[in-house]
Amino acid sequence: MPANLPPQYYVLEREFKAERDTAEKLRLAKELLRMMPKHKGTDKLQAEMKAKISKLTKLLASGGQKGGGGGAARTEQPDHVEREGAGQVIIIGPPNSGKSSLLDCFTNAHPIVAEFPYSTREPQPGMMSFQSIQIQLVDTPPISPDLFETYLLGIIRNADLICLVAGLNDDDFVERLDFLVDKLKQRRIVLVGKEREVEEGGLSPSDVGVAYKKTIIAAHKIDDDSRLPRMEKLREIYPDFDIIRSSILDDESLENLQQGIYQGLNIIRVFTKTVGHDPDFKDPIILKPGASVDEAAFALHKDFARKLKFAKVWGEGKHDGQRVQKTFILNDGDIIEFHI
Ligand SMILES: Nc1nc2c(ncn2[C@@H]2O[C@H](COP(=O)(O)OP(=O)(O)OP(=O)(O)O)[C@@H](O)[C@H]2O)c(=O)[nH]1
Ligand SMILES: [Mg+2]
Repeated sequence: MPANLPPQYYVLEREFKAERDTAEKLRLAKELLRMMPKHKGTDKLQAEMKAKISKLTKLLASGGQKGGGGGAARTEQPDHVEREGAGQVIIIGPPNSGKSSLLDCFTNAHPIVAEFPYSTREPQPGMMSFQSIQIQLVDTPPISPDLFETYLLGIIRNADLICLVAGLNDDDFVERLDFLVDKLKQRRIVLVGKEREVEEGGLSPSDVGVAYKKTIIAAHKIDDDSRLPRMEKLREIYPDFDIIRSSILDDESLENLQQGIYQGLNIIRVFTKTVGHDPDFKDPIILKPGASVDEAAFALHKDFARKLKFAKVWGEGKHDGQRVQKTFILNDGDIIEFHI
């Protein structure tokens, strides 16, 4: 029986064969297995791919020697950063653009900040407090023609939001950003300004395996207005992106960037209260816009959602303590009292 593999399979297979990074090779192998039609004609192919996956998994666990025999052994592949808080934001950018400085300003982490480029060698997370929530920021090594840590691909794919830091003090900032954006595109990660909605009928074949990652751009190191023309240039080149002016010397700009990150995450906060008590403003439920009372209850516990009879809601555009049903749509900042 013929295997009848989709054309996209062969494209991906070529990339799989050429890939030298163990973690990325493993991811591609899993993707290939997923793409394989499951019938008698692909039984042998499936078994072979499963064997490759198993081999690559073992290789990765044992230190992830780079494939092809040419690369140096890596003792650890930091290709995953444990998610914490209301959202995970990966800070990426060209060398020396100010990524670590932003992590340093926004969190209690103490990254290496240096005048010279390539000072960050591995991903470093930190938690940023913003309006009653904690957002996880992850600083990363730079991406440039001289350095591209392929494990970043997994980290970027996994992110809720990308914050791309453009150092506008650098005369070559356009070329450096273009390089980074193209490099990721070659590896099937497309940075986008707006969350991409899948059109009716699902993904097109060329979309298979492509990650569209919502991104905001920090137009960084704008310490004074003299660099504003560079920011305008950035706007011309990346018209669909939210571009936020920032400088570590300007607190207001840093607050704007925090706000931009929060908005970029596209989440809402819903505060809970119990009958007869004040609302808990410390630990809101984090939901996607358009979420219902039922989904808020489910986020607390699935049994809770099952037992829920109705809720009372306080917030903009509502009567205080308005009684609502499970399907009621919540807004950012609403207070909810569940009745079971
Ligand atoms: N003038 C100015 N300098 C800044 C600003 N932000 C960072 N810097 C300086 O830029 C240099 C590089 O900052 P880092 O935060 O280490 O840059 P990075 O992007 O993490 O660099 P790599 O990890 O090497 O890629 C340091 O000397 C910082 O003090 C800013 O807003 N204005
Ligand atoms: Mg750094």
